[in-house]
Amino acid sequence: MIKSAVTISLVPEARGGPFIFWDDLHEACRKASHLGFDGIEVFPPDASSISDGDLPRILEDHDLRLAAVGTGAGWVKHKFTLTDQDSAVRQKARDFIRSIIRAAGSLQAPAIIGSMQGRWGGEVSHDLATRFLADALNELAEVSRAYGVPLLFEPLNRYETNVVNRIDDGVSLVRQAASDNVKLLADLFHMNIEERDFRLAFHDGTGHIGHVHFADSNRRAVGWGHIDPRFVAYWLDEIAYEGFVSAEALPFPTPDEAAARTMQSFQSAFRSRKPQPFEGRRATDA
Ligand SMILES: [Mn+2]
Repeated sequence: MIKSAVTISLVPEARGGPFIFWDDLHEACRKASHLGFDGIEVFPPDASSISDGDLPRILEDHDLRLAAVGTGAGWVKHKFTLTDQDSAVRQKARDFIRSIIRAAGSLQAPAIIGSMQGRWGGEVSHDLATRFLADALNELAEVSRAYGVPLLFEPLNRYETNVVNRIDDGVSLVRQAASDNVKLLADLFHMNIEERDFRLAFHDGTGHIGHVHFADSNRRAVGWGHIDPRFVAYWLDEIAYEGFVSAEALPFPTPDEAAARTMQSFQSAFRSRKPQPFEGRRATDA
């Protein structure tokens, strides 16, 4: 069964970013649990804020799972990426991600590579950037495997990267990486910008999608843009997706209201009888 999660950022430099809860892990977990979320997704400044703190106890106290952990602080705080033209920077990016994989893996959660994919340009061609990425994914996915979790890779929209923008590009990258332990993260906000058709994109990702970012067309909580979550539930059901849908949305107008709206949308789409919006319509009709 598809599970719900909500994001918590612990990175002050990410202020203004699409995270529902901020700063206080304990208070965020209390609220997430109260609203009925199954898990949380954490955006930490470093691995030690996952591994050294009270997180395991807080999760247990509130009966929450750790859905995933972001690695984007490596970019936001240190400007590391896996496609930098400087091999020393690429190595630091791998080291940063590896440390998060280990901390998250100890709590049975996968790590996410999103903004750490960087951008190609200058001395680095698109092909070379893709090779850098595939090579890094291949190595890091094996670190993840030791914890029994996949490594999650997220296509981003064109304003955030020029390397992997769409689900089908992501599938190609996963194939190039040759590890069977890399899964894709399908983010509805990015997909709304880049994909020709949601349903076709999900079909392209069949068997490869390991996590979903649940946000509306304008990056607000689902229900406050023009994506209909009942369709999303239907499409994910079609490809037998069974992971988390995790609210990576702006804390607008307030974190509490964004969290509550997300849960209301999740319940109506994923916990009610499913509509049949495309009865008789084939994916190829789009
Ligand atoms: Mn995302």
